[in-house]
Amino acid sequence: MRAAEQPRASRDVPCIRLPRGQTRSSSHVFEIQGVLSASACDRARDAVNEAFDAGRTTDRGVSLPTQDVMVSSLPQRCQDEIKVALELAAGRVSRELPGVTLEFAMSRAFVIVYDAKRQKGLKKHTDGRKEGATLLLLISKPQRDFVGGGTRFFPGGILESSFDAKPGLGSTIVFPSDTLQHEGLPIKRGRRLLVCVFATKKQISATEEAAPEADAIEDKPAPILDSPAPDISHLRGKACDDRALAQECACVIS
Ligand SMILES: O=C(O)CCC(=O)C(=O)O
Repeated sequence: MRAAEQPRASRDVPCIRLPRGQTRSSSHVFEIQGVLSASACDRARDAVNEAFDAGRTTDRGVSLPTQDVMVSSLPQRCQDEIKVALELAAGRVSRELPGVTLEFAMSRAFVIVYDAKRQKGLKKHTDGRKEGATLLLLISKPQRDFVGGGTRFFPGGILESSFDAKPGLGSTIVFPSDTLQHEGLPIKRGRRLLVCVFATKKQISATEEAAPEADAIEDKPAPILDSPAPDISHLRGKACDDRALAQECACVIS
C-alpha cells in the first residue's frame, strides 16, 4: 500500500449529517467522505465490472431485484481496501453514537450494480436488519462512470420532506436499516456501483468507549460538520444474534 493510501484514523475523516444544514432532522443519515482512494475505487470498479459481465452475480433472494457481486469474489487487494474503508466509515459514525459501535462481517458485503441498460434503480423500501445500520460506499464516479442516481430518503416525521444523498467517489452513507425508507434513484447512463454491508449496533461499556484508537493524536472527538448532536436514543440496541444475521438481507417494500 502506498503512503497516500495508508489507513487514517476515523477522527480525521469528515462526517456530515444529512440533510445538510437541517437542525431538526430525525433521519440519522451520515455521509463519511473520502474513505476509499480514487485509485482503489477504480480497481474495485474494474473488478466488479469484469465479474458482472462474466455473470458472476447473486441476488438478495428477496423481492428487491438487484444484481450483486459479492466482495468476497473480488481480488484480495480490493477486498482488503474495501474492508479498511468500511471500517473507517463505521468507526467514524460510531464516534457520533455514544455507547454504540457498528460491527459488520465482510463476508456478507456485496456490490450493487445499477446498469442503465438493465436495472437502473431500486424502489422504496426499508432494509430488514433490525436495529442495524446500512453502509453504502460508492466506487464508481458520478458524471464519469454514470449519470443520475443517488439515494432518496423518506424520514416520515411531521413536516419532514424527503431528501437525496449523492456522495462522491469513495464516500459512504450510513443510515438505520430498519426504520428509514429509502430508494435508489434511477441512473440515465453507465453503471453505478455501491458496496453495501449491513452492520449491527453493539452496546459498548464506558471503559471500551474511553479506549483511544492506536493512532489517536488527541482525545477529543472531531466535531460533526454542520449539525447538532443527533438524538440517537432509538438507535441503541443489542448486537443481533445469528437468526437476525440470517435475516439481514430481507427487505420491506412499501
Ligand atoms: O441505490 C441506492 O442508493 C440505495 C441502495 C439501497 O436501497 C439498498 O441497498 O437497500
